[in-house]
Amino acid sequence: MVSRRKFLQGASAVWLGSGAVPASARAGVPPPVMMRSASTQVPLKPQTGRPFQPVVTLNGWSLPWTMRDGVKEFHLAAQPVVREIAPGMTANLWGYNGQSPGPTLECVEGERIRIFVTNQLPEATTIHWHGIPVPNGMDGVAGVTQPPIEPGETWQYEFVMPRSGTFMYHPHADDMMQMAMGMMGCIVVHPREPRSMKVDRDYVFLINAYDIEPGSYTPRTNTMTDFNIWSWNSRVFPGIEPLFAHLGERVRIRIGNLSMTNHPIHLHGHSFEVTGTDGGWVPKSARWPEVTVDVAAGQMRVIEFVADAPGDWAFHCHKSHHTMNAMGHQVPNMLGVDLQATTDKLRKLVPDYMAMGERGMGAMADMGMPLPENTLPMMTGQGPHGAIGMGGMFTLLKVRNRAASGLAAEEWYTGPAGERARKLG
Ligand SMILES: [Cu+2]
Repeated sequence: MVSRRKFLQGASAVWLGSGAVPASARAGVPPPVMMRSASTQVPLKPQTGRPFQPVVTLNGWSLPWTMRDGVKEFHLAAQPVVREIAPGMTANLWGYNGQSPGPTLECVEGERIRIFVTNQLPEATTIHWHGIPVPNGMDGVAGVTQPPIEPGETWQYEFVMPRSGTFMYHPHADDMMQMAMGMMGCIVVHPREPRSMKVDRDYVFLINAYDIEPGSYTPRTNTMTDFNIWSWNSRVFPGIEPLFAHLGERVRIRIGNLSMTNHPIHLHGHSFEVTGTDGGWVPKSARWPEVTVDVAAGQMRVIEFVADAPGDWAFHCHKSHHTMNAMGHQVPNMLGVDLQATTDKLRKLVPDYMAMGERGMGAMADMGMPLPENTLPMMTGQGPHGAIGMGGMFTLLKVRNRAASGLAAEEWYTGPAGERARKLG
């Protein structure tokens, strides 16, 4: 559930690895703000800098800044983190400021920003500002535009945000390893005029994926396609929080993909338009209605719609393997195979052996099978009508009449009796 921000600020901001005051602190660099919680944080209204309507980062947060001489200063600390993937599973990842993905950076078109990057990792890194037209020397590509940021070093990037939009940041040093470990975050540049392109709800998240063997904690970073944790902001269902809207509100969802494959993201009950990419805003005359948007690797897609139908609407990747948690992929199809004789024999050796799949896999959602340490059921979650049987890249858009209801994750929608599927026999 949405909770108050739990920052470790000021005196309690932790410098890892050393009791000494780092050189960057002596140089007047503000300490990095840390986040311990993996839940969606209430966005903070900007107190300094140009005004904007803040975004809500799904299971994430936006980084506070300090203003110095009209420049907005952020401090990112690249570091090992422990991220809760969903209740019951944590992962040893690399990220920024206590979490993976790192915090969302929010600023306004035309603002000058200065980003300090401290490397608390055991190897060199950089940060590339994906999609932002920065001066070449600020582009963060190790070996091309700068030497790598060595462990223990703090570097400074500084540029003016030339246009509004939604962007990403990630390393461009040991790219495969560092992104497979979770190093990434979002950048939202708001329009100079805060009332232009205004929406009532504004969400942002990144699509990512990990290969974490059940019973272990650290991703296998050489995996190319066969991932088993398909996540949004390094969270999987039922750990991904719902999105909320009151009936009639205009909703924007900004979806970036830093995984190794494309993801067709599908919303039930509504149609939407793609209103922006990391290349810019789509002119109104060039938009068309959709219910699924394919987000390729390295792309950002911004969708907008009016929440005009009350209900609990599924919102998920349409690759059905991506709405599952960890599972074996080498399992033969047992549909129609009589497994009784085999089960009888195996139970003499393994008393609680269960045969699976002769009538489909749906029963797995209800089974509550014993699991190894630190993993999640393949299909899970309970709704008002029983097992949901999902995992991975799945959550709900909860649309409610403002007068009838507050917005709470645990509150399920009940529509009129005449509008529900019913059993005939
Ligand atoms: Cu997918």
